[in-house]
Amino acid sequence: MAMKTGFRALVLLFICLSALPVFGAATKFNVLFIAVDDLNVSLGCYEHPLVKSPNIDKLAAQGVRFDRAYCQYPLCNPSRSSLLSGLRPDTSRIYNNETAIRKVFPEIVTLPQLFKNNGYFSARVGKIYHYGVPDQIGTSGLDDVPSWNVSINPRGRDRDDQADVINFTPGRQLGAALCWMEAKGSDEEQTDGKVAAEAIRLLEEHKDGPFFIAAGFYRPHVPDVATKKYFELYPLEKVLLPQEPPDHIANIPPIALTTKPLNYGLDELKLRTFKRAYFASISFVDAQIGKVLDALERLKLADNTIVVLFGDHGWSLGEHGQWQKQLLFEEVARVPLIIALPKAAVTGVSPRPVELVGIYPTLADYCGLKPPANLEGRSLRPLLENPKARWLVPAVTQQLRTQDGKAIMGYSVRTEHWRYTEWDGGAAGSELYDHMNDPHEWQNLAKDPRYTKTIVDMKKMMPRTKPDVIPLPNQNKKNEESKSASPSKAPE
Ligand SMILES: [Ca+2]
Repeated sequence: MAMKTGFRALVLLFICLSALPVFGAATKFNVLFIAVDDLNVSLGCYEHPLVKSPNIDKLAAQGVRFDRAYCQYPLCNPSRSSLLSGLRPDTSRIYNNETAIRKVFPEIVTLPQLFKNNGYFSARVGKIYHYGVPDQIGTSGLDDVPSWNVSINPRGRDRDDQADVINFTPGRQLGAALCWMEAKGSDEEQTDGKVAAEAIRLLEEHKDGPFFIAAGFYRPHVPDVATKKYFELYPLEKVLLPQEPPDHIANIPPIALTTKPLNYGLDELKLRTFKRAYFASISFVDAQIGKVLDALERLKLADNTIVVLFGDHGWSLGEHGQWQKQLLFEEVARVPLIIALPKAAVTGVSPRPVELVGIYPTLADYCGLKPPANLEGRSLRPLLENPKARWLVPAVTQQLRTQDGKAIMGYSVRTEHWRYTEWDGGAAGSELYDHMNDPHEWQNLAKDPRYTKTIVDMKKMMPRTKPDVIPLPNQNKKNEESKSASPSKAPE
């Protein structure tokens, strides 16, 4: 009898074991990973009063929208290298657009590679790792080959018609200029139209999964390009510049600012015309993203696919007279981040400060994959289950500057209430902003004795381990800068 029971148990065990991979495969979530280059929170779902982004808004309603999400470094390659490796910029020491993460860590297992190593079909369309935009559109850029089974580099008409781009800052190269173009041809002919089409084709081909399909959209990175109908959404008279107290800039440490002279010295009409193009470009990319999200539903994949959408860093549109990125103000450190779980039981808005470096552990967690032990971000799972769950960790963003030939790092710590920024440990300046009372960061309270205790508390949240030696920007960048006509040229 005992032997019979033992045999039955063995058979049962065998059945269970043989069923496991099938069961496992059937319940593996797919991932649709949507990166949008240089997208700040000028979106309907982030309560922007003007910008039309119905498709991203719809996704936000289906998942959790992180209202206080921050990049780790407000520049393409450092930000993307961080979130795709799960490591902070100070660990990889990637602070520029020239160094590939695998050059620093040859044995690294990146986020898409983890999926690939676990039997997923892993594919990239467009800009996921760094690409120089617009010149490297259509190339592999700074891609990481081991991350993917398939990589696709669309090139659209916007790239071919580049000579028609209007540059309001002619001393600056197109990737770092206030420049724009009303595109000729259809949406489908533009690079992002092709990104959408290729992503949809991959979804159709691999709908049986499991897949990790990454769609990297190029807009609203400059040049801001969109077809006519998206410009028509924004009558110029409605696109205004920030109305700020005139003297507030005097209280900002000069090292915090990069746009010099303020607003590049451009007249208001040009600035508003450019800003309109940035908005048009957002609505254009939103429409392309919508096609991919519609395909996900049409192919009945929405019920077993996690959708992540993020901007790699924010973008300043005239706040403090500043434009572009590489700044530690709220508009640039803050990014849109939406995660929609399949059949999400919980939807809503999370007010907690979170970091893009948390995407890697979150996706590994939900897909049951064991990530490398050294990931530095925190899984967002508690907030996807309860967007208002207790969450005491702040978000940290950093930015390297050079001043008088010396490398200076700025670190900015964001809690729900405060932003505290130190340049060179405070020696080159510090900033404290009270976001409950000053959401535009107009009053730097760092020197106000009433906030001494707040600063002591914020200092405790600064990164504990920092590199002993911070490298100066590398030789490549120096060479590029020496070619530039503008002393204030920033890398794209
Ligand atoms: Ca970017």
